[in-house]
Amino acid sequence: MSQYPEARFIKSANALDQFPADTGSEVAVAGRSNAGKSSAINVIVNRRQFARTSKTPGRTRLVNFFSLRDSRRLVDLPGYGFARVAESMRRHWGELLSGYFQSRQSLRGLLLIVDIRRKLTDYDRQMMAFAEDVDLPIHVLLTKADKLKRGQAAKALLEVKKELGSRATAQQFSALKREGEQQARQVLEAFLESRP
Ligand SMILES: Nc1nc2c(ncn2[C@@H]2O[C@H](COP(=O)(O)OP(=O)(O)OP(=O)(O)O)[C@@H](O)[C@H]2O)c(=O)[nH]1
Ligand SMILES: [Mg+2]
Repeated sequence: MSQYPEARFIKSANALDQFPADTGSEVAVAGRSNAGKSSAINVIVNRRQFARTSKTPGRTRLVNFFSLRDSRRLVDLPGYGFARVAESMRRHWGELLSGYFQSRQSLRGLLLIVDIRRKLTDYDRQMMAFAEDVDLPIHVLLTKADKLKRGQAAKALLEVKKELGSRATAQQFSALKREGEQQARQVLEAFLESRP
């Protein structure tokens, strides 16, 4: 059964003035294009095809708001590959995302979705900087762990943890094998119920 029986899509936004009311609390999910954000959200919410998954990299180009329950939200942020898009588009997204982090009073934490085979990229470092600027806690899901052998996955987690230091916590995750689901949900809930 879903832990979030009332979960529903609220809206997609392409500008700050399209965001839903800034009340209650929400957690942002960020990650490079194709990292596995939508798949991770589906597993955490325990609904197939809840946040759309695509095989086309970068299809999610809007800020997508989901309600988990009364005044508790998840926000799927656009995960562009920095190099791929036009400069004007990159600037638009950069301003939208930094504006989101700077202005959003209900934002309580960042779940950063990282492909365990790629480890941290400049996109991830940029997202962490946005979160740190406003003192938000960060948790990294090293996803697609099923793509690596156990030992390689453990090594990748250690390397990432070493780079992160005390800036963020991290865990292995697999949407395919539903690995790390409970831990991810616990962190999400802790963020959602934390005081501003
Ligand atoms: N093997 C494996 N594949 C995964 C996992 N998570 C996601 N994928 C695959 O990776 C691809 C991208 O997944 P999405 O969840 O759409 O990624 P996204 O970050 O939402 O992508 P965009 O919204 O397009 O930026 C899809 O083909 C997924 O099936 C995982 O844990 N294991
Ligand atoms: Mg997506």
